[in-house]
This record gives sequence, C-alpha cells and structure tokens, in this order.
Amino acid sequence: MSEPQPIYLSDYRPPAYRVTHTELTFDLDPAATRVKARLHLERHPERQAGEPLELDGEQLALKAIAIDGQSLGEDEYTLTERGLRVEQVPERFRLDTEVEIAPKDNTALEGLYQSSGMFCTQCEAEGFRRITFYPDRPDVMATFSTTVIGDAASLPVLLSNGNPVERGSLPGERHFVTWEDPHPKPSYLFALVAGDLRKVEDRFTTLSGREVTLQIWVEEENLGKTDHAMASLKRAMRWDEETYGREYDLDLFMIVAVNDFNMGAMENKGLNIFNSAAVLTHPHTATDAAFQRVEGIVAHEYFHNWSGNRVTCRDWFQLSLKEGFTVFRDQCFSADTNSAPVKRIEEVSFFRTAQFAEDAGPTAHPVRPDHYIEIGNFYTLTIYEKGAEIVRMLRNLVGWEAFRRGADRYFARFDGQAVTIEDFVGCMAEASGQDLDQFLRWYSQAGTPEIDAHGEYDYANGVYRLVLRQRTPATPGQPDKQALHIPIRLGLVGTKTGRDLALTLDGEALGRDAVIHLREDEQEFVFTDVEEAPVPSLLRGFSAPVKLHYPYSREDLAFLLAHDSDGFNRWDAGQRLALLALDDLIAAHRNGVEKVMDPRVVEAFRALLDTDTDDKAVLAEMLTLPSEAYIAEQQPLVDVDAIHAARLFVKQSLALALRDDFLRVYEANRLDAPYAPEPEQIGARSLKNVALSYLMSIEDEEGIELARHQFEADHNMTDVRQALTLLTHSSRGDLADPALRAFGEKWAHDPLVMDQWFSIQVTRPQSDALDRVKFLMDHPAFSLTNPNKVRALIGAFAQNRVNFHRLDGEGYRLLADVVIELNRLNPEIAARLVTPLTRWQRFDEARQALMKAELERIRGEELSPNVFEVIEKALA
Ligand code: 0A1
Ligand code: ZN
Repeated sequence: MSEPQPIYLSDYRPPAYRVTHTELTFDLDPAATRVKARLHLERHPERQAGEPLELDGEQLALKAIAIDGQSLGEDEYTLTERGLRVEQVPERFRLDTEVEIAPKDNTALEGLYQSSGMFCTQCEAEGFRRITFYPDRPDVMATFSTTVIGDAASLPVLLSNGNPVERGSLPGERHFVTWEDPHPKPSYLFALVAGDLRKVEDRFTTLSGREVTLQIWVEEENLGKTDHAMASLKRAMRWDEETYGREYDLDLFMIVAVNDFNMGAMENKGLNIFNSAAVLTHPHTATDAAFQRVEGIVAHEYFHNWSGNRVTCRDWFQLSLKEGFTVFRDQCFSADTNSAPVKRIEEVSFFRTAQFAEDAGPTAHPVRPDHYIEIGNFYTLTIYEKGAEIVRMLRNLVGWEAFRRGADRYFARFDGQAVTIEDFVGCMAEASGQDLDQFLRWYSQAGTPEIDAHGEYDYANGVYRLVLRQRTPATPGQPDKQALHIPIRLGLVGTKTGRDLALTLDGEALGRDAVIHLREDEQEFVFTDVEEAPVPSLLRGFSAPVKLHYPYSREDLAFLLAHDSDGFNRWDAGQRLALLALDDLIAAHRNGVEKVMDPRVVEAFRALLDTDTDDKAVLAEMLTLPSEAYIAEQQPLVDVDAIHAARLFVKQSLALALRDDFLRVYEANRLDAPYAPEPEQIGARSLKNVALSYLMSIEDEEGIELARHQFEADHNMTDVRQALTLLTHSSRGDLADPALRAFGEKWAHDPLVMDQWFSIQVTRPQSDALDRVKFLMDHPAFSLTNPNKVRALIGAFAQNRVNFHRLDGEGYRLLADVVIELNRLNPEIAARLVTPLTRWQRFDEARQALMKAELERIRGEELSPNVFEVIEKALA
C-alpha cells in the first residue's frame, strides 16, 4: 500500500460537475444492501467542457452503471480503490448506478452501519462515499429524494431527511417510505435510519406561525428518558428565533438516539442522529453535568440548521466556519439558560487544559488548517473550541449589534451556498466598518500566544504603565509567527478601596472595565489619573485564548480573589494562587523536603467558605483545585507523581484545617426537593459534593458516613455518582468494593450507567487501576466496537495520570494494544484514543522512551490513514 498523501487548501478547485438533484433507493439488508442512485448532473460553469467525471466511492460493489439510460461498457469507466471515473460525459446528464454494501460488517461507523439491530448512517465528513458513488464534497449541494425499503416486521420505522411523501407495502413482507428534502444539501448531511423504534412527539410553532412536529426516536426501553432533550430542543428553537432571528424551515424535526456512534451527535438536515449518551437523561441515570451536556448538544445540532446546513463549508479546511460559530452559539445559549459565570469558568478551564495541550503538541494545527491527510482527524478542540473563542472575540470586538447585523448579512447573502471563513469575517467587517485583516491571522496561525505583562504605578503622577509583549511559540510547519490582534479586557482594582478605578487611556475615558487592543509585538498602555495603586485584573472573562503571565504576588492574588468585580477573574485569581502554592509543593516533593502548606491559601479558602453567595455553582468552582492535568500544563516538564502528591497534600491540608466548615457547607446544601436539573439545585449539589470530596480526602469518619449515606439514599445520579466515586477512590477496599458491586448489579441492564461504572473504577488513584481495566475488558457490558465503551474504559484510564503513566510502561502498552486493534475496526476512534501517547515530549526521559517505543510499535502495523497521520506527526 502506498503512503497516504496530504491534500492542500491551495489546490481547491470547484467540482467539474455538480449535482442538482439526487434520487436514492435503499433496499436494506444487513449483509447486502442495494443502493440505487440517480444523479442529475451538469458541468460547473467555472470548469471547462470535456473534463472527465470523477466520483468518490469506497468499499462499494458496483452492480450497474448507465448515463442517460445507456449502460456503460467496462471500457467506458475506471474503478479504483477511491472511486469511479468516466472519461467522457455530456454537459448535462443523468447518471444511474447500483451498488451493494454490507452494513453489518461496518465497524468504522462511517456510511451505513448497524447499531443494536437498527440501520443508521454517519456521512460527515466523507462517509457518503461508502454508500454510493458521488462527488462527496460539501460544495456540491443537491435536493434529495430517498426511498427506503425494509423488512416490515423488524424495521417498522424508515426515516430520512425532509418530509415523508409516500409509503406503502411491498411483496415479501417488505415496505417502503419515500422522503423528500427540498433544501439543497451536501452529501455529508444525508441521513437514513431504519429500525424498531418508538417516538415521543411534541409541537413547536415558529415566530412566523409554521407548525413544526418534533419527534425523538428511541428504543422502547428508553421512552422515559427523552423529556429533557425535548424541552431543550424547544428552548433552543425559541432562543435562535429571539437571538439570531433564525426559524426552522421544515414541518418535521427528528432526533434519533443510537448506541454506537463515533461522536456526540450529527446535524443531518431534519434528522439529527445522536449518540444515546448525548440525548437520554433521567434523574436516576444521568448527572447534572450530563443533563447540561445534553441540553448543549441538542442546541448545537439544532443551531447547525442555519450555521452549517443552510450555509455550509466550501471545503473541509473551512470546518471551523460551521463548528466554531455553532459552538459559540451553543455556549451563549447555555449561558443564557444556566449560570453564565459558571458556564464560562467550565468552558475556560476545559479549554486551557485540553486545547492548550493540543496547541502545544505535535498535532497542533491552525483553526483553518492548510493541509490534512484525513479530515476525520480534524474534529478537534482547535477547530471547535478555539474556533468558538475566535468568534467570541469577534463578537466582543464589533459589539453584539454589529455582530448580529453581520450574521444576518451572512445568512442572507450565502443562503444555500458553500462558503469560506473569509466570507463570514467579511460580513462582520462590513457590518461593523472595522478592519479585521490582522484579526484573520487567528485562523491561519497555530499555537497559543503568550503574553508577558508588566505594570508600574507612578505615585507622584497617578500614572499606571502597562507593558504587554506577545509571542506565539513555533508549531509544526510554522516556525515564525506574526503578531496577532489580541483584545484584552481589563480593570485596575484600587488597593485601598477594592474597587475598579476609572480608566483613562490617551486622554479618553474608558469607564471602569475596558478592552485594550494589543496588535504589536510589544505595546505600552499608559493610564492617567489613576487615583491609587492598583492591582491589574487582566484578560477578564478570558477575553482571548492566550496564556497571560503577570508577576502577581500571592497577596495580589488573595486581594483579587476577594475584590475583583469580574467573577471569572476572581475564580482565576484563586486558581493562580493555588498554582503558586502547588509549585512550591511539587518542588518540595521532588527534592524530598517536607511539604508545608501556605497559610494564605488556607485563609483564602476559609474566607470563601464563609461567603454568602447566590451563585453556589461559582463558589463550588472556586473551591475546586486546578486538576492534575491543568497543573501539568503549567510545568516545563511533567512530574506526574509530584503533581499528584502535591495536589493531594493541598487538598488534605485544606480539609484538615477547614473540616468543620466543609461539614457545615455540606449540611447547608442538602436538598430534599424532587430532582430538577435547574441552576439553583445544580449549584447546591456541586457545592455539597465539593465539600464531601474534601472530607473524603482525609477519610474523615463523618465524611465517610455522609458518602455512604448519600450513595444509599439514591436520590439522584449526581449525588450517587459522586459518592460512589469518592468511595471507590478512597484507599479503603471495604468502602469501594461493596458500593461498586451494588451499583454494577443494579444497573447491569443500562449501558449508559455502566459506562459511568467503568470510568469510576479505572480512574481510581490506587495501583490496581490497570488490572481493573484488563479485567473489565472481559466484562459482558464491555465491547471494543462500541465507542462509548472504549471511551468509558480505555479513554478514562488514559486520564488516570498516576496509573496510565506507570513507570513500568504497562499503561502505555495497554493503550497501544487497543489502538492497534481499533485501527482495523474503527480508525477514527483509534486515532483519537492514541492522543495521550503523542504528548510524550512533556515527560521525563524514562517515560518518553516508553511512550515512543509504543508509538513505534504502532507504526510497525499496517495503518489506516487516520492513525498513520497522527503517528507520523507524533514521531516527526
Ligand atoms: N458535525 C458534528 C460532529 C460530527 C463529526 C463527525 C462525525 O462522524 C464521524 C459525527 C459528528 C457536530 O459538530 O456535532
Ligand atoms: Zn457541530
């Protein structure tokens, strides 16, 4: 086999032929599904006459082919591994093909496959080519008419995009339904579902009065788990009307839950397909976090109907055009429906841990990559989350009103088209009158910019000078970086009053909270009429996706933690303060010196525990120490054991010093009311459960009793899961084992709960975690062909820092073994799973060698393009 080759953005050309209308007929059979396609094609006006027709197609057995009704002889077309080529075709013509495919053998879960007996599809990004021969690229947009034929008894429900227009019986106990989708769409938005499904139905009336039927299709046993998704969908529909003026455009909107799915969900036109984990909830099976995730994903897929479907991407290099914008939209929706500050804290803490790591590793890439081997590898945190941060900066730069006008312009001008990131930013520039040329560099430059900030207060003149210096580290293929346009929201907090001081910059009064624009490598900002010495509060709300360094003293940080008017930065000051203390303790651990807890941190936490706040969720975040993964991000070289020991030491010291406060907070936040996934309850539960985690860190007898009781009371999954996690992660087998056993037996029938049971066990810090993984891989509820199971067991174990990074290399070996097996079964999942090994540069020499040896071992296999691309980058 030849090595997979990259494709380049600079090679983009419109397709030689475009499809105006697509007619499909599926005759479903697990081993031999027949797909007939009739494509109405015409030459693209920008391409010359006489060019050959090239169609994508993989793993298809061609049975028949005809142009304008005339069958083609074998010498009139060429078939390759990647597709079909017809040398001579008319300017406009009709192409008929018939192929055979085997959904039951499709373990990659791309194209048409089977999941728990049902048939379903996943076509983004390039799965449609495994269904039929087609110009499988997003800039070919056609209307679709789809007939699905299946066994009437086992497949009573036959779904596709758009509206059902005809149905009937066929000989041999089969039946059919024909669907028509009037909106032109690219092939990646095609969907088909067939199975023995039940539906929950509701209605929604759009602002202009269209009556929309909403359906959620699930397996019978999941009928009681759809309420939250349905309510979320209706909220999202209303929100998009009110916020962006976007209405739904068909009479029917369907969601289907499937158990085997590579990602969270998929925005197929009118027929969203969801990983069951991203749609099903019940107070007894799903945590608060899961409820919130479902709400966010339902909204995300719904919002794609405009940002992605009506206006789509010209090519896959533009993926962030739809994903960055849509993530930004779902983030704003969730902020509006929940606690906005806590939502932002959660987003940023995830972003700084995971996206920063990606941006600093061997697979770092720009938000708009300029080449790739396998697009499936580019559904990344950079494309999604950094893309969303860029859109957020845009919104902040131009202001909401201009942003909204820009969005209106974008949707109106490009409706029904496949466009580029410049088209989107161009609308924002036009609507605001701002020059966004330098800003566009955010899309082409990879790596996390670092800003060194330095401030000085001149008492005599009441002047505060802030010097900012930016640099973006080199990333693979991009040694030199240019200065970015970085918006920095800030305040100057007066040390006497604890209040934000009035800001005057270059004679202009900016209020007390303002945005300054860093565009050069280095810039000085001189604030005048500053009445008292300030502590600067910089990058409020995480106004740009950068690392900002300022030489804060611990006193400064304690001061900001107490006084900053920006809730986000108050939280961040606490994180920075904890990180400084952790630094000392990590060093002490390495040097074998006795660890001593910084009393300033204890006092800061004591004050937090005394705060009377409305937003308990924010307080819970403030009481949460930076994760081991985030601490690791801050270290030049990661010392897994020292980080673990230092963090545990801080946690235990706080628990010992503030035991009674934690107990009090626990008691004060117990709820008796029936479970509701609402902000107030969620906040109280988070706070209570954080308090419990401190008490359990010292295995306090009273804490243990509370955890046991919380587990047994079985009030809701949030509480049960936290209690089970704390019992399982304690050092006492007599606490862990009975609880795990009881839980495992109780929920053996529920795959989504069993996923949680797997993850809890394999993330325990005790040294038996690896043996548990091996043991659980043989558990009847585990399956290597189910991505949720792989993530819950193997993916979760790779997040278990002390045990995955064991010095005997057994953790790495186990991961590599699974990657090698999945490389054959499901390349997309295999390529994601290998990520932790690709970060080898961050560790000590011994671990580096072990990790690289496993990467080399993987490289020795016959690799899918997905795994090949990641391994090559990791070993480059
Ligand atoms: N567009 C989807 C994500 C997605 C991408 C690829 C998939 O198949 C492998 C599935 C889903 C979204 O943003 O939700
Ligand atoms: Zn998306």
